[in-house]
Parts: sequence; C-alpha cells; structure tokens
Amino acid sequence: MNSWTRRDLLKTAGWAGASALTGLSSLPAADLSKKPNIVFILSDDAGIDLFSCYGSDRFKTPQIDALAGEGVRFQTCHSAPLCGPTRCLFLTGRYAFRTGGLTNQSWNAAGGMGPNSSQEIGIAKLLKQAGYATCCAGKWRQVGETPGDWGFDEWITDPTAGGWYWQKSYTQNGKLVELDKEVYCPDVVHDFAMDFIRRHDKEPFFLYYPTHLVHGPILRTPDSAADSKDLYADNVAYLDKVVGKVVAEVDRLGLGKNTVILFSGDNGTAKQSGTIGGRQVNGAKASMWEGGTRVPLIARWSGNTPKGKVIKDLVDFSDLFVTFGELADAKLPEDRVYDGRSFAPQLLGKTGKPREWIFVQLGKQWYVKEQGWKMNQNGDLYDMKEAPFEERLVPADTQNEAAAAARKRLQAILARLNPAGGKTESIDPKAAAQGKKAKQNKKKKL
Ligand SMILES: [Ca+2]
Repeated sequence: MNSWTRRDLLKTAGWAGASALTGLSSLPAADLSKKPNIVFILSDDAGIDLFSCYGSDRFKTPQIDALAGEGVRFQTCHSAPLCGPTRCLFLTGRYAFRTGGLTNQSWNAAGGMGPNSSQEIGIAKLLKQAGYATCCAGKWRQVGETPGDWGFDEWITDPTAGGWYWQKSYTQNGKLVELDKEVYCPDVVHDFAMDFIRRHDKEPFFLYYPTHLVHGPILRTPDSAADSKDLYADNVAYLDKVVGKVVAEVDRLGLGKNTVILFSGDNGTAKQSGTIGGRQVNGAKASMWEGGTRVPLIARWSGNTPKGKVIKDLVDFSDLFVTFGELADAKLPEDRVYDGRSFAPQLLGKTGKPREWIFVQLGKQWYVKEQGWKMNQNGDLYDMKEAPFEERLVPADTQNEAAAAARKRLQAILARLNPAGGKTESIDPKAAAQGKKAKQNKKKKL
C-alpha cells in the first residue's frame, strides 16, 4: 500500500490506549488487503555481541546489518534470559508471574505450571482473528502443546528435545516426517517458511520464524569448510545468510512495502558473551545481567521505517504482542492485563510512547530497569550508566540524590507489579514429588 496513506492513518488513529499498561490502540478499520504482513525471525542464544551492527568485535553479519540499514535498530531490547520464558512472553504478551511461563521447566510433563493454549490467547490466534494466515517455522521447544494448538495454521518443528540440525525427521503440521538420510533442518524450515509466504502473498500473513541457529550443539553448516576451525562462526554466518534469504524472497515477491520484517533473539549469547568495542558484555544466557537479556531488535518496513535509524527506547518482549496486534488492527482481549507497549509508531519514524521501564523475570528472580538504573527482587539497586558492560551496585546508604530518587521510583514500580503475588512456581510441587516417586519405583524394578 501507499506508505503515506498508512502514515496518515496512523497519524489520525489517536493511539488511545486499550488498557493503562499497553498503549495499544486500533487503527481505523482498514481493507484487509492493506494490513501489513509480519515476518518475525527469532534467533536462538544470540545476544547483541554477535552482530556487527551492534558493534561485535568478532563477527561480521552483513545481511543483518543491511536489514538494520534499511530499517530501524533498537539499542535496548530485553528478552528473558532463557528460551522458554521468552517464547511464552512473546506468545502471550504477558509477564511470567501472570502466566506461569517462568522457566524452561514450566512445561515439563511432570507438573509443569506453564500456561496452555486454553488459558492464554496466543499471538497467532489474535492475528488470525484479524484476518491473517499464520505459520510457525522452527523451534517450539520449552512451550507446551503444539504451534497448532496455539493457533498457527501451518507449522514445522522438531520432535526431539535435542539439537535439531542434521536430522532424519521433523514434524510438519502434526505429522512426523521420516527420511532416509540426514538433512540440514534449518534449510527444511526455510523452504517451508518461504513456501508459506509464496502461497499467501495476496493476503495478510504472519510468519513466526524461530530459527534453531545458533543454539548448541554447534555443528557444521552446509557452508562450513571441511577443515573449518570455527564452527560457531559458521553458525553465526549461516544465521546471517538465512536472514538475507528471507529479505530477498520478500522483496522478490514485491512485498517489501507491505511486510514488516523483524529480527531478534530469545536470550543472550550462550556460555560467554563477546566484546563490543573491546569491552566485555556483562553476563551471558541464563543470567540476570545485561548479557543474559540484551538482544538485537531490528525492523524493516520498506517505505515506512526510517533508514538506518538507531532507537534508544527501552523495549521488552511483552511489547511484540501489542505491536503486532496494532499493526494488524487486531482487537485486544479486554479480560486480562497485557504488559506490552506498542512500538508500531517508532517503526514509522514517530516518537510513540516509549516505555519508562522494562521488566525481566526468570523463575523467582526479576528486575525492573530504567535507562539509567535497575532494581532486582532483593531491592538491590544498580547504576546502569555503563551497561551493558558494567552494572554497579549502589550502596544501600548512598547519599546520591539521583540514586535515592531512582530507588524510590523502582520500588514503587515493583510494588505495583507485585511479581511475588503472582505465579511463582514452575513445577507443581505435588506433581513433581509424585513424578520423582514414580521414577524411583521404576529404578527399583529395574
Ligand atoms: Ca535460547
């Protein structure tokens, strides 16, 4: 569609919030054909330190850099520190203490307390109601049931709990597909995803593309040299290539102006984060430090997003749900709290209503963070001026006025959110005990 028309639509929409927390509003009712397609590529275990547009010292990611050059790049996007909680946050738009999507164990068969698709309204269902064809292509592990249960029309994923690269099987639309020889599953997923967008190029579509790259095990890629000394770099390069291929196919189909392509990561880099400008990013995957949750967020909507703009606004993963909802002109359910703030205006070069703080949770640990300060579940206050490299604990008896004021503000936010008053158990203790007993009995019999 004509980008100026859409800008005008957004300008006149008013952006009246559907709830005090979300800032989501509806665009004026529009012709379905004018709704933008949404392609969301979610990489795995990839913090900002892996990407050259974020200043990585080690890797070059030309395709992802090009996407950022043609669109906008958010400097301060936070996921949860692990796969499962981040994916739940994205799928539901609600913080973990509301849904129970607290840890990777929240969906274990033995008493996991994570949400199911009848309790929460998944993003695919929301967009489907708004007229979208929906597809999930890639990793689904650590969230219960199947993508189909959560509202995806078409889906392909892995049937195993292990890594999913060179395999002889996968699950496509609920059916196990078994092959005679190993295939490189990221390529199978890519072909499935591109076939989906080609078949739906005349209607609004939502492609959720959670690639397994670059989660371990780190294996050779089809592009790895026989004597490759750095398979990890090969995996980062393959991820970059995949992103470039998605963008190229969207453009080849002539859909660039009507497709928002987003790229992000589900948590920080595994084991150890890298350096940016010679400085070590603090923490890594699974930690509550910056390196656990600072992930890339890049968005391109050709003709609409300003080219190469770097946005410093805080974003957390609950924001994706309401942003996609806004782009799709979807009606947000009114019977529950949504925690996100739409960044759709920022995609159009507008100021929008940036968040003043973000919230991150993993199990019984959490923190709230402003641009300059952060407070965790114990009330520890950190000066974040040097983030993501340093997080300085502020002494409890500090006389610094700015720190004292920040302490008060962050305490008030946490008191209002009250995570401790929500869901706090990932596993039902009773079911877990029963599961343990059953396991012991089985062992005895053996
Ligand atoms: Ca992950």
